Amino acid sequence: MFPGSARRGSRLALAATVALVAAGLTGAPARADGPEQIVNGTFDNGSAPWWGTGNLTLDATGGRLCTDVPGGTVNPWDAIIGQNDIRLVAGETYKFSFFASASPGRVVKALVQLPVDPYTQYLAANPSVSVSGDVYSYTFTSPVDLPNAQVAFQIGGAATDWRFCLDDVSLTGGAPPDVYQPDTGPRVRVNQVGYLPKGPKAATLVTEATTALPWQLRNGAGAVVASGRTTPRGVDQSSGQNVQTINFGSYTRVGSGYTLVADGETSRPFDIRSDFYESLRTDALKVFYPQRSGVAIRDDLRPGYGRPAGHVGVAPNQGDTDVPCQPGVCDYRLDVSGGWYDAGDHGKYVVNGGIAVHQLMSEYERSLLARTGEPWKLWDGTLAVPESHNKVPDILDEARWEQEFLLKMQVPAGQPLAGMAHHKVHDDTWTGLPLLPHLDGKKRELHPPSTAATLNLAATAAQAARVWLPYDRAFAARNLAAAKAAWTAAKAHPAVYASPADGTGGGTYDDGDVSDEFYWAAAELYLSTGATEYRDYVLASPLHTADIFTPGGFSWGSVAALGRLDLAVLPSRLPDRDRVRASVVRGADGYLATAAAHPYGVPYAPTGNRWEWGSNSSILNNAVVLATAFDLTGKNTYRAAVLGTMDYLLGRNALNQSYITGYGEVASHNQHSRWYSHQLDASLPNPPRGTVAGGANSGIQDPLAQQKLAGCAPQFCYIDDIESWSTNELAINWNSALSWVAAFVADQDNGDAQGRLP
Ligand code: 9MR
Repeated sequence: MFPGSARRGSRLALAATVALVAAGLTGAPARADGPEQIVNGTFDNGSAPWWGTGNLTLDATGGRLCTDVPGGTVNPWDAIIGQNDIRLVAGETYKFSFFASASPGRVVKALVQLPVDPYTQYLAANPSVSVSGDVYSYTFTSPVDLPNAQVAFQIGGAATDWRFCLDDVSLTGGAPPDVYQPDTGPRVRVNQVGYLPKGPKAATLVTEATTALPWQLRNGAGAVVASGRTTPRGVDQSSGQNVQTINFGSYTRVGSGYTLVADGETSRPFDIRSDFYESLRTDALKVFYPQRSGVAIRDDLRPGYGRPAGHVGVAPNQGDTDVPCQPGVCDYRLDVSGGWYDAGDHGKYVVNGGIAVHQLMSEYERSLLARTGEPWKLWDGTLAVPESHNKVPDILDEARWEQEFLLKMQVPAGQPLAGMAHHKVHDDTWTGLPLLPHLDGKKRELHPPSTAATLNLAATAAQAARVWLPYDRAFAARNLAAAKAAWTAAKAHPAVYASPADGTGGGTYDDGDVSDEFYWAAAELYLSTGATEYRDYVLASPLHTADIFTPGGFSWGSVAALGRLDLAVLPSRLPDRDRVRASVVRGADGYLATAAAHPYGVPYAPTGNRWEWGSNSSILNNAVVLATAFDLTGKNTYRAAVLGTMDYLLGRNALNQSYITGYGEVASHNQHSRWYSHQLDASLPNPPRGTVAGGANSGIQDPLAQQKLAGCAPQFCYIDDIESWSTNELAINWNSALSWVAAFVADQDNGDAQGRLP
């Protein structure tokens, strides 16, 4: 160990003792043992929450953070990689260390400093970084108490381009970061909204006890109306809790204010009745209208949610009526106004729009086909949209808003790649929160066409062609023509993939396997046209017979199930239709077994016990398979499992909260959104009733979740905070799954509506 200079420039606030060690040469000092203050210093999980200046692209794919630093800048601070919100405690000694390499070798600045002017430096080091790389280590004593210090690597000022890599960044010492403890309320976990009178009724008790305990059901007046004994279930993998289950399905009397009592705990109150799913059916769909881009949201239709039109080319907006491509991608401009905003951002993505609009159209088609379907509940005038009373079902009016946008994303005839669809349109850099859509002044850009987007267009346009036939023949014909052109273009360009690196200003939605998109598009084209070409493609696809009902379920990037489900339920002359139907029932049997084995009744057991981003939609999509099996067979066990899924979403879970805004005593309401930013600006609303949050996500990719939830068991990887975009966003493809399932459960009346027989 040899001492470094105590002062580095005039802005170093205090005589911090700085020791530089090129570890490996001398061994690193361990003067400041203590808690780790850096989040994701190993870059094993992407680059968040590290940020870079606009001239850097951060690449964490190799398990370290690397970036190409452009030459031609003047000052060290012309290129920076940093992390914010690091807590320093006055008088505490810290050890700051990292691995760095540079090609060619270069001196950089490594700083711990105030994040705003005058950028007071508490540690300033100038390591000479070599091509092979070294570990650099320093200690300093903080002169200040600061909740939001910044670690910054200033790497600007080189004449020519060079490459810089970082790994194992660590700042230890000081006070331990606050440990976040969610308030999970009473240990008896129920569906906080209610249970259907004739439906299953199950609850979960979190307890140390491993033997059966007595339980009581009390009515609104506090009288015991049923009782029994719990079933010990051991330790639940998804939550790490020891749990027992309570089954009170035999009690069927309608009422409100029921509670379950067990192990000295009283559950949150709930009802036994059936009308709440009826309101969820419409609320889940009503969420889409205020997601609309390109039109003012009428406050008379959504009181409290009115706002000016977003992205219609009115300043400060720059689009979306006349949008250029990213540089070098195309030399035309397109009017891609309209559609739904994807989620809490202002991006519009064809692949995610595709599954969302498909699920709305499928919800409509199911209402006509299934024996318990109630199409009049989705009829004209049900959703309070501007098109209500136009003699078209409101659900189709809402879906059309998106489908029209998807059609606009198709590359026009006469252009290279004509017939393909642009993958996405969004801002050229990320915006902050809050930001109402009409106030977004960033440049909008079309991103390159992709085969996946093209096939999403082919599939949804083919479906639209049959769905709109009775209402608007011209629109149906326009969709069919677009679908065929998209199919032909996808066949001609079968491997054009969206780049996983194209994630500045919007999500990537990259997908390196489009065999499932081909299968889905072929299925929809076949179901709408009966044509041999598509039938033969379906029959020849390995996905037609593969076991596609995987534990993790289907999603925007895994869509073979969308084709299989439609081939099972829609009328056609498909030669192996019976086998296809049986395959759906077999898939549902798998989810049934998962739900039965799960002490919270969830039909979701992803590989490696890693819950995915948007797990609530994965769970709902597995419920779609179960519901379809009910529609195909009329067997009550499938319906019961779907209802059990709703119990999980509405409060029977480890966090004892509902994930659907406005439903349940404690419910998600701070979902990540630039315009429902009530948590950040009290004059803005929370998301509307019926908005489902993304849900528990083992990956916890955002800094807030990483700070609060590190080490979480899957069900605990969620926080109802607007900053947690990886666990608590809202998204069109998640609400489309919710609305499909909500319609199914609403159709079940008291839980005993008669299903379709084999
Ligand atoms: O839902 C998407 C999820 O499957 C991906 O893992 C994640 C990271 O790529 O992106 C999610 O989608 C987000 C999109 O990229 C941008 N808009 C918000 C979406 C929901 O969080």
